Formats: sequence, C-alpha cells, structure tokens
Amino acid sequence: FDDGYGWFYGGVNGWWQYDERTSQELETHHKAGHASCELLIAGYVYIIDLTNMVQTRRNDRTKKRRIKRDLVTLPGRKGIAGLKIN
Ligand code: V3L
Repeated sequence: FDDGYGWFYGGVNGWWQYDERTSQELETHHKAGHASCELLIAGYVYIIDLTNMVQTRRNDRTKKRRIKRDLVTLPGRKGIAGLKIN
C-alpha cells in the first residue's frame, strides 16, 4: 500500500507476502475493524483471525500460520504467495 506496508503469512524461516487481491481484501477488513474474515485463497477458504493474527484453512484447522501487517521492505521476505524472490 502507499504507506509502505503489506500483508504477510508465515513460512519456513521467513514471511510470504499475500497476493495482491488478498492483500487488498485484508486491508479492507483491517481498516473496517473486523475481528476476522473468510477469504478464498488459491482455491481454499481460509479463516483469517485479525485479532490473534493467524490464518487457518477452514476445512483443515490443524495448520495455523502467523500473519502480520508489516513494511514490505522487511528482511526475511521470501516472496509473494509462494513465488520466490532472490
Ligand atoms: N497464500 C498462498 N498460498 C498459501 C497461503 C496464502 N495465504 N496460505 C497457505 N498457502 P496450509 P515454505 C506456502 C499454501 O497452511 O518453504 C507458501 O506460499 C501453502 O504455501 O496448510 O514452507 C509456499 O508456496 C501450502 O503450500 O493451508 O516457507 C509453501 O507454503 C499450502 O497452501 C512453502 O513455503 C498449505 O498450507
């Protein structure tokens, strides 16, 4: 976003940035003060808990990932939605 911040989910040893569309949706829910939202990401519905800042696949709650809103310049950024950057 134009404030230099973006949305990230946790991976191994770093953070992946959410894809552009999902990032926009997260920003909208965040700005509206919503506690959580459900978003379709890569064919699966995820519950995004904006209070505890975790995401979980709705039909498989076993794997939780931490999420954060942080500067897009942060060190440890792995890429965007699974696409690696060097
Ligand atoms: N956006 C895109 N893909 C996602 C997302 C998301 N928000 N959440 C999960 N997946 P789970 P390393 C990730 C993918 O949590 O090496 C990365 O994008 C997730 O992809 O059980 O571990 C990488 O592509 C995983 O493939 O729902 O850091 C990949 O992991 C799958 O959904 C490896 O990253 C199941 O995750």
